Amino acid sequence: MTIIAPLKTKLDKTSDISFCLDKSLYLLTQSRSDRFRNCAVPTKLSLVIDSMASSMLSLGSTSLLPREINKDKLKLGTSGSNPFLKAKCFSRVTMSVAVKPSRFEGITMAPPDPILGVSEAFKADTNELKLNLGVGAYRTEELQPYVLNVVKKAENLMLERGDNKEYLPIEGLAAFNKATAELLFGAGHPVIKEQKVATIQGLSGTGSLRLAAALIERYFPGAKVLISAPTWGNHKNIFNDAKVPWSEYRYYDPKTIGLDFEGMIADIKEAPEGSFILLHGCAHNPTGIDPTPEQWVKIADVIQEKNHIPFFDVAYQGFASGSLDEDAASVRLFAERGMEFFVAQSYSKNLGLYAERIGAINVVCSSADAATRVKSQLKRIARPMYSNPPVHGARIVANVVGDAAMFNEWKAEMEMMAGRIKTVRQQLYDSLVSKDKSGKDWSFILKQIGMFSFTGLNKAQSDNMTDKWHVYMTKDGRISLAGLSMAKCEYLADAIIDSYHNALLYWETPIEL
Ligand code: PLA
Repeated sequence: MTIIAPLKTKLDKTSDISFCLDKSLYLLTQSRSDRFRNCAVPTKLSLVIDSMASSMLSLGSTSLLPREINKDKLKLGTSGSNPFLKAKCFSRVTMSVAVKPSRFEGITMAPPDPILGVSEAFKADTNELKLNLGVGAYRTEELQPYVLNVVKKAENLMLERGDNKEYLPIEGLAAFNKATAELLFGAGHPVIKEQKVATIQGLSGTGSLRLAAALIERYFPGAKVLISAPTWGNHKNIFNDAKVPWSEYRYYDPKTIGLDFEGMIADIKEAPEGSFILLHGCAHNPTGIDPTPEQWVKIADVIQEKNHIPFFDVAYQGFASGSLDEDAASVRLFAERGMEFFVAQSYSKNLGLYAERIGAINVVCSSADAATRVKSQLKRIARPMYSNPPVHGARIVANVVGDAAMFNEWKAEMEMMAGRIKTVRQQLYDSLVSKDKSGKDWSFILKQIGMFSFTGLNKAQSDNMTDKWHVYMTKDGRISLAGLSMAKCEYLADAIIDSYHNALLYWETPIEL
């Protein structure tokens, strides 16, 4: 008789069987926990026993005794012929359990994400001193997530209006696309008036970058993207997945904990003509080091000279300086020069819409006609990927930006958030200076801007921060100051000083994610 049944059913049946065949088959009831630990996921159990056993089974759980079983008659296959067949002999009964191999056998375990995985590890830590400085997400002084008041207002308005849930067009909400381009270039900017910008709503910054990467792969075959060393770790994943080749330009100088401007310029100059140059519009992640306005001019010069195509990632507009306009200065400089370029935008941080996945990709073209064609192709890429974007976050942004009172309220809240980060930055610096008697210069912390501080701690030191002090951070030495409170600055300073001076130094430069 052959019994092939889903695991659960089988186990129910075998409970009876095991009773009547004594301990020998009882094993089956334990199979899930003990005996299949190293097997593929056991979706099915196959128990093969001969006709005699079959008749025994039919007797139910009443009369069968172990001694009545002829073990030679229970032929259950050989483990040699089937790698998934487990055979075991228990005094009187030979039994086998065949586990169907999984089709996913070749799929190995992926490593945790170097940034989002930190939050998972943080959650699992039960120590009450723990501090999550991994992901760049704004927290209040009480270290709680923050929903902006202006967002709540816009949402109430949307509810009152009874906005529907119809599909958006592929390119997203028209009012959002208008608002987002205006926020970036400034309302009334010639590139907008002359309809030279192809804007489509994306799945926040990441999704928008991914759309642009797909466009590059399709229409600029073989073109290389140059990314800063280091950069936000996901940039590499995005271009890898889109099959766009990339290489790095020098950016961070570990000796000065500042910008390697000469190296950056030299590497951009050296790149093959027509390369894409990925630039962080403001608040460079992870270093928190931005070029000065004068340096931006030089960067634009060399990009123009080499006929490269700039590609801005603007994930922190308003979060670096507290001013939306100031943080868009780099992008506007390139627009004023009449260059063609990409800009990916995100509202995760500046409007706190992390989970709404709202952002946009803008392609500035030299003519309205080119912009129309580019937009049509971006839509063509988006349609089979996700069809059309979500509406909720787009409506929030459109409502906030489109209403003067709410817009001002947003700016005030953004200043408050950026201000709080600046205050803890200063407090952390003060605590480090007062506690560390080694004479180390911690002033780089004050020179960095935005949500993050790139501490210069290497992997061993970062591990010490987490293992000993329960401070969760990325292994490249980045800490998110947006997740720090004034009350925790002293504790963090103790952790940094201990890790800096006492953790094993491997003489390694900070690792990249
Ligand atoms: N670009 C940069 C430079 C970023 O730092 C981030 C987010 C994004 C784009 C994308 O964000 P979005 O898709 O939510 O719009 N970086 C975070 C989160 C804040 C993350 O890794 O996803 C970070 O901790 O680095």
